Amino acid sequence: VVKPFDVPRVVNQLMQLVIRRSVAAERVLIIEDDDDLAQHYQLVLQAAGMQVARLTEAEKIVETVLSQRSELVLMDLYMPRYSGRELAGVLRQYPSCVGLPIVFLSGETDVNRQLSAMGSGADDFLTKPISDEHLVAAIRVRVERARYLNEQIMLDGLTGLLKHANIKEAAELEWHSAQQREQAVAFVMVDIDFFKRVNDQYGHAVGDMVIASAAMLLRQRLRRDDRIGRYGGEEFFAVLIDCNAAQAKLILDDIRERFERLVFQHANGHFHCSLSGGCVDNQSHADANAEQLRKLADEALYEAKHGGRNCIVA
Ligand code: GH3
Ligand code: MG
Ligand code: MG
Ligand code: MG
Ligand code: MG
Repeated sequence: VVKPFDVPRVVNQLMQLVIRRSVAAERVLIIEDDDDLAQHYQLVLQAAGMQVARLTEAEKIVETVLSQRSELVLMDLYMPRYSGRELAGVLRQYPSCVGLPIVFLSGETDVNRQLSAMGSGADDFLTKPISDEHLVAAIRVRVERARYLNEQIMLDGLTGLLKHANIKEAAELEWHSAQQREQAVAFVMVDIDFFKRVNDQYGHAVGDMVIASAAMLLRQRLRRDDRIGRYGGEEFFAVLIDCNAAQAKLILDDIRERFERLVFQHANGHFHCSLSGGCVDNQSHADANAEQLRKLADEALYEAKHGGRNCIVA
């Protein structure tokens, strides 16, 4: 016997996700041309429990921030090939990096030059030499605030998934990264079946609960590195890393079956819902770019709808 859908438990699970995320190690990206200094900062921050990466190729700054899921960039100002100002300017052009704290750490003590560097979009200017305690505290407080603000900016309030613009951008970047590594990436579109009826028969609030539960199943069943967004009202767009369309279909069929088994309560009883999905991958569509691949996934979704719904087409 399947128990009716339990809203307090769902809320509690979502809170647990939020709490777990807020105590996770801060992920810091160090950009510093002096190897000894970089290593010193790395050790100090690691000793404070942070997860530290170092940028090795300036040209790949955006990809590195994305793949490392950096939460703060600690950057030198004067470097031989690109200045810190230039790199900060590049990062600030990407919507998903708008809320990324950029902190300069430099020997520059001239206040006017410090302020001019801040004009490139940095959040703070620390000067070398700096005490370990000062460095750790400055980073920790900025990451904590950025986590909260980024959630408000990037995540949809009902589902906790990426908003439309953010999943599109994430898909674009993940697609580029997969192409470069010659790795498979699957694009998946999911839509709840006959959802208008749910709203019409049981009301908007119950409809919202159905959307939130589909989102939670996607979250629970997909992997941590996969990207999931609420593309539209009751429509989701997911990017499955290192996964082809056939593998994506297996996972989505499992999600589809779990969703079908959920029991939703309304004032006078209970009801069931179903969802449909379409999966494609970059390898069987070598000529398609990210947006074309998403459209192909949408076409597969419509095939699933016309094929009778409650199914996944790959
Ligand atoms: P199909 O199986 O073909 O997808 O049928 P459908 O009824 O699901 O069709 P459609 O996708 O056109 O309907 C989506 C409905 O979702 C229309 C809109 O009123 C409703 N909707 C959009 N956003 C929200 C929301 O945030 N909450 C609720 N409760 N309903 C929403
Ligand atoms: Mg330097
Ligand atoms: Mg529709
Ligand atoms: Mg629908
Ligand atoms: Mg729809």
